[in-house]
Amino acid sequence: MDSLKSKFIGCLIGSAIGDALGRRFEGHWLSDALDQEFMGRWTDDTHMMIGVAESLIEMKGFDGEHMARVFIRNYEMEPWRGYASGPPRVFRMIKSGVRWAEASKRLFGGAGSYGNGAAMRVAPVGLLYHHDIAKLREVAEAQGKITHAHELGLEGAALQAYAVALALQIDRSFDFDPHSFLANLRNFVHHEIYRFKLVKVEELLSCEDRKRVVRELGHGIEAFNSVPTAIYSFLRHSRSFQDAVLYAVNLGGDADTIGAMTGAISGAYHGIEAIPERWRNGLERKDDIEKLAEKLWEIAKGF
Ligand code: R7I
Ligand code: MG
Ligand code: MG
Repeated sequence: MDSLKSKFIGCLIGSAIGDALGRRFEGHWLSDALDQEFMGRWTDDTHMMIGVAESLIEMKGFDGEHMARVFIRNYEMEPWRGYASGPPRVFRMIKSGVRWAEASKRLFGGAGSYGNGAAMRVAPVGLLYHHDIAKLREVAEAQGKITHAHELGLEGAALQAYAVALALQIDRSFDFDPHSFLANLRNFVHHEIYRFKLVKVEELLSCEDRKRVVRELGHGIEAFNSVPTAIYSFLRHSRSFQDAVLYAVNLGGDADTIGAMTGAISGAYHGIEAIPERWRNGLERKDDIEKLAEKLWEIAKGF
């Protein structure tokens, strides 16, 4: 298979697998569970990632009104996927007539959400705009604004999208350099908290103490306490998709989401062939997710 196509598919399938694996560890502290009982059911993270991909494909790019409608349609079909409180509130506001870019500004006392919901679903943006950083940031933040108005929620989404794009573009036949990967990310971010966390990521690269990793990077539902942790999990185990994703979900906390984001980056780096078959075969709606990745690849080729 074409290597870029394999990486597109690896990214979206990898994200869904990370979500499905992490679902069972959500809210745990550190664990050591293995993957024997892989049950391929995923949560809101993948459900919304599918929505992002569906809308980008149908509109051949970003359309906020359309994407908001796709999110609402998907949510109403399967509201039991484990959505947090913010997105459903936004969906109700939009349905009652509030404009798609306005509703999210009303959450959390008018500050908007800094939850990781805008970042957990952003992988398709990283794929589609991997060749154009300015456009990648613009669309990563624009899709985030549907539900997340807080600038830290939006920067988390942009950072995750850029990590996917970088991983996608690395040629695996050369030695991988985590330091230059991190230097790119540090130059990309605007907010001090992300810059600080990315410095920590580098310091912790050879750290064996998972408690310290959780203490310093976080494993929470806030974007700044989970996106850097996912980047770290990928870098810590950059040679193996399986090791990276298992490491991520075993950190506990917001494990489905950190698993999903790690899986997206690692899958974009390694490609679909590197993802264990027993995980791929057990994944809910695997064929649909693969088709979305293929369509994104077709569109990206034409840009
Ligand atoms: O960000 P969001 O979609 O949640 C994603 C998470 C992932 O773990 C999924 O797997 C799923 O379980 O949910 O949803 P939001 O409701 O926007 O944000 C999530 C949570 O972050 C909120 O419920 C708050 O606890 C917290 N949060 C805030 N708390 C205080 N002040 C987000 N923004 C704020 C804030 O401004
Ligand atoms: Mg979830
Ligand atoms: Mg989660």
